[in-house]
Amino acid sequence: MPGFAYPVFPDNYTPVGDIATIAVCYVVLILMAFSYIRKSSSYLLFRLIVPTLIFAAAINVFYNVAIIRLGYGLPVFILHWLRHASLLLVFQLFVLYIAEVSNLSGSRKRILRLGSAALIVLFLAADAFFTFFGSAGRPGPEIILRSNRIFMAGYILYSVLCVVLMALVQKRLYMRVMLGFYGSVLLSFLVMTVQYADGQVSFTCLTFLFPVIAMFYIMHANPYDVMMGTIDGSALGDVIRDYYTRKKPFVYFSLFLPNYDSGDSEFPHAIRSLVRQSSFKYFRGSILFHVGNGHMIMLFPAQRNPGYEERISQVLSAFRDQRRIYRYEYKIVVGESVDALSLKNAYLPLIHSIHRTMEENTVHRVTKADLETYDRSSYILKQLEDIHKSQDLDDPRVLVYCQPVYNLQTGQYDTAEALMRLKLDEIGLVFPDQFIYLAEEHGYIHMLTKIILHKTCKAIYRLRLTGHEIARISVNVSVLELKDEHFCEDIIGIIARSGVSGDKVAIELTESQNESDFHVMKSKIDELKEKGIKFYLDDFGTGYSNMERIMELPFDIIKFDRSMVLSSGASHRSEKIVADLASLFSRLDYSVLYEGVETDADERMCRDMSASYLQGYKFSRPVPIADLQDWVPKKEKGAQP
Ligand code: G
Ligand code: G
Ligand code: MN
Repeated sequence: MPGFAYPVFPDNYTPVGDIATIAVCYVVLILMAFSYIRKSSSYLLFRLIVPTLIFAAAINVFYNVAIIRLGYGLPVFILHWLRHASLLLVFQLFVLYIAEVSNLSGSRKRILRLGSAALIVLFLAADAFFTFFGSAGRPGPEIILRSNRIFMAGYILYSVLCVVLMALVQKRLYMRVMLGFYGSVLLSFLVMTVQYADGQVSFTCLTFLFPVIAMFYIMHANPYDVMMGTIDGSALGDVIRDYYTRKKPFVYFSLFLPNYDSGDSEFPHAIRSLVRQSSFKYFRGSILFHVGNGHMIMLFPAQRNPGYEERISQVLSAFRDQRRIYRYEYKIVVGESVDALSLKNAYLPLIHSIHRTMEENTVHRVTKADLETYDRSSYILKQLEDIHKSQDLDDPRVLVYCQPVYNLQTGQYDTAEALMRLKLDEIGLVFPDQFIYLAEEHGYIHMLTKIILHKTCKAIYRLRLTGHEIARISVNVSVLELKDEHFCEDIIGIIARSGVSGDKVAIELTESQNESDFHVMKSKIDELKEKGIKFYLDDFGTGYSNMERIMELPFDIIKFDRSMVLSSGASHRSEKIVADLASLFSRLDYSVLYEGVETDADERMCRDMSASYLQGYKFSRPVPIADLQDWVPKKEKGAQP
């Protein structure tokens, strides 16, 4: 090289390896800074590894420059020692990292930490001893050679430690991830061997880079869950599209653990290892997706897995064995790909709709009927969306039915409950159990309530015009709606525009266990009560009733659910409980309404249990609201003002 009078580096060294190492580490640092990465404890370790490796590579460059410039003096030996120290530190971090990602127990982690730290101290002490003292103050190249041998021994020992450790924890991690790491380690050995065969010392730092890149990509840049081998649910659509365009039929296997559905609680350990092992072992080309809390889906190509039915049975029986020990609840859904679903990427919503109706701890194989049910509910959902968007309070698709309620005090049907039905072109009349949950899940429920309230108010207005004495009609409102900041405004507006007074309307609410719901509920009820609107507590006795909560909310009427009527008919003890509850409520100035009164016996019993109102098939089924006039008492002609 012209311009340099003497060689810059020793013969067996070129800075290319170290510079490349620093450059790549730098790129990794940039990627770390600019991508979203979950700050797991393993990631925090990884964040230490990269700068340490940069430091080691830089020291290595300085050291090699120093040999030529300064000769074998103290500064060179310090650099030489630092180089070994930083590389061994990287090794130490590797060991800690493996312990961390494989979730080793605390005590094992501690043993590893102490053991490997002792190893480092031992090697560095030996290194320092031989370099500084062993040379008797007159160091020379042979000392470097000796120190290098010590370092090589450390390198080999640590490599072996890492590989053994990986082999030990392999069963705890997803196999495909492990293969990635083994591959990167193999590369490192290869480079190290070639370098030594060539009498080179330039690429030692570079050999650390392969595992580092593998760690970054597999563990941190990729949404892999290494304990399960699942990848993020967002990739599911891509894979399905890929299968579909390549006309590859596939099988999907969905595992849902309802108890792990809330918060970010993770799958139990036993399930993780079972899923990880069985997917890799039993199904060729299988891919796992983590699609939600406590929910994973496995896909595998059908053609590459002839006889998969039998394997599925094996997996299921293994699963049942595990369950006997760990007792978690589950729902398993298995099905084969169908073009119509692949095209719409609708497997997840299909599975959700099946979950709704299937029992816990069962396995459900998807049938044609399921697909039809799903088609039906997606049609309903589309209609709901359209109703929501149209914002038409007179939307003809939303019908109001009414169930007359018998008032024991007046002996007349002067109140009623409004109940929603949908009338849709393709499928006719639809009942609430088929659409309320959809409307709630997708945020369309409030529009439906507004339509029902509007139509109910109009009917009340007409009834009064024709001289019918309707005391009030109650409308069901979903607790979710109360969170809408315009809720009260909407309700008050609709009532006011209809020309009926607020006390002709009541709102039925069910209990909620949610603390924040409670406070929202209370403030909204208070606001609407000022307008004269009455409040009913619906379905009392079906949830986990919290009496303290109920008493804090200013309800007017408590609706005892049909299940309470049934149970008081079934046992004397239950009857006493229900009767006492009802009497407690009525002494506290609530009115008690019994729902689901079907027989004379039901009626007699309810009358004896502090009833103010009775509702049920005994009196009338829900009827179209236009027919309510047949039930509601009419004023005497002469008495009219
Ligand atoms: O009669 P029926 O099958 O309609 O009622 C079934 C359930 O659907 C009842 O629990 C009732 O509370 C609910 N429901 C009926 N109509 C409405 C409505 O307009 N809004 C809401 N949120 N729920 C309703
Ligand atoms: O909103 P709520 O959960 O109260 O809705 C009342 C539900 O109970 C409606 O689905 C209505 O059709 C139903 N229902 C009304 N009367 C009876 C009855 O006497 N027996 C039974 N089993 N159900 C009834
Ligand atoms: Mn109701």
